[in-house]
Amino acid sequence: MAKALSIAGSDPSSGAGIQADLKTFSALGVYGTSVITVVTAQNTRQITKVSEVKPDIIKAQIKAVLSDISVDAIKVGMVYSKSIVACVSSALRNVKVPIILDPIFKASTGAILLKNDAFSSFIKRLVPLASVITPNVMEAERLAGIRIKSIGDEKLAAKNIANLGAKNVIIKGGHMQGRYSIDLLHHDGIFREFKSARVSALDMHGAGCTFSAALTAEIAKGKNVIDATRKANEFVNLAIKKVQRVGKGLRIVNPDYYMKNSDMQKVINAVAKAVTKLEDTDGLGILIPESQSNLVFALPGAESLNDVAGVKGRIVRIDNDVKTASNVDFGASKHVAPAILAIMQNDKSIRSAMNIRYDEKIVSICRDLGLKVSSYDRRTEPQEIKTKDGMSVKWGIEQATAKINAVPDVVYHLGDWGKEPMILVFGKNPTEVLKRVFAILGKYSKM
Ligand code: PXL
Repeated sequence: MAKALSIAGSDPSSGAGIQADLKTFSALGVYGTSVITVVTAQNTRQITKVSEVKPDIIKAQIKAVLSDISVDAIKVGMVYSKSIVACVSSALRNVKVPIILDPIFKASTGAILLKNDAFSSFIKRLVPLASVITPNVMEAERLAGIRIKSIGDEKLAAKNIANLGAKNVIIKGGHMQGRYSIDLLHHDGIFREFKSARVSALDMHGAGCTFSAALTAEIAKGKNVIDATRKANEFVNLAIKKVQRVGKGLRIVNPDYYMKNSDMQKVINAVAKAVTKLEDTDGLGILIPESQSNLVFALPGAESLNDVAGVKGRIVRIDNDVKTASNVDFGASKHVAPAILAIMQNDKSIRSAMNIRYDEKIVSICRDLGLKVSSYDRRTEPQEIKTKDGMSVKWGIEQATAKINAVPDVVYHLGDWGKEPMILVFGKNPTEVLKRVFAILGKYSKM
């Protein structure tokens, strides 16, 4: 699991700050750690007090996390004072992990969140450490020292901010006018715009923190800054649309909504449900090969093994039944996942697969059931493919598809030295794959 650290202030109403960051990390499937820099007393109406955590305690918190947990990305939020800026900067100076810096100067309610006398050290000591800095328009104006009225001004401001030493700059468009909200990314001297229909977020709290936390989560997972920005933009839009009223003041953006409704969660749930059904099926053990089974389901448009969910530790035969050794996760299958990715190159709607034991009787059952069956011969596999990890299955599926000039429902191979023969059953989703597997089991168990 990817891991991230947020170094930020506490908001007891959980709209912004550390609390928003942790909710967002969690909604995106990233393990979140947190270091508190300031404790604010606030609710959805106002901030009443701010108390700084002592620098040596901030330093000790950062050390405690980083000396034990290898985080994949770090977000820095509210830093408030000169001494906190200095302490966070010196703690992160030699850390080789992408740092996402969210400049936080003023609350929507007007309260000061970075003291005026801390501004120049913020620029000198924190901005140069940033892989990405994520100002809104007002923050960008202050950092760049210019007024922003147009996208042209934004581009100039982004360049100015890049000149302060931040590698990538994202100016968030939420506070501009117009039908679309445009997040502007300045990356390697090139601009990219991420457009979304404008939704008024004026009476909301937490959108900024949620955006930079989502960006941090996606970078922690290994996405590049362009893909991570796209995802963070999409994530915060949904969190804004699902805004909730929890108090009497500003409404709170809702990152929790995302996980329940995201494609990722739907895919995980579908595999988990199917696996429970497999475990509940008496006699399924006779379909499980020596090297065990897996059931996978790919995200729409999946491109890599990390976009395919499967069972960690596989589906294991125990006597005549099956058990799963561990839970469902993305990237958990190394053998069945490449097969579904290969099938998806020809038909994006076929996203699920399960491998079962080879028996020529099972192949005839598949044909009797009216399934499109094809095969490939591992013994004819070119040497350069054999030696490349994960390429064999892809090659095999391509062979099997070409052989019948159609996308197959079932593909088998007879094995090779040290390779067990195998049957793969495909379908649009785990429900369809299970329907096929159960139909096979029904006939095979009577033989
Ligand atoms: O939304 C900016 C922000 C960040 N962090 C903390 C905050 C606020 C705004 O109120 O209180 C702790």
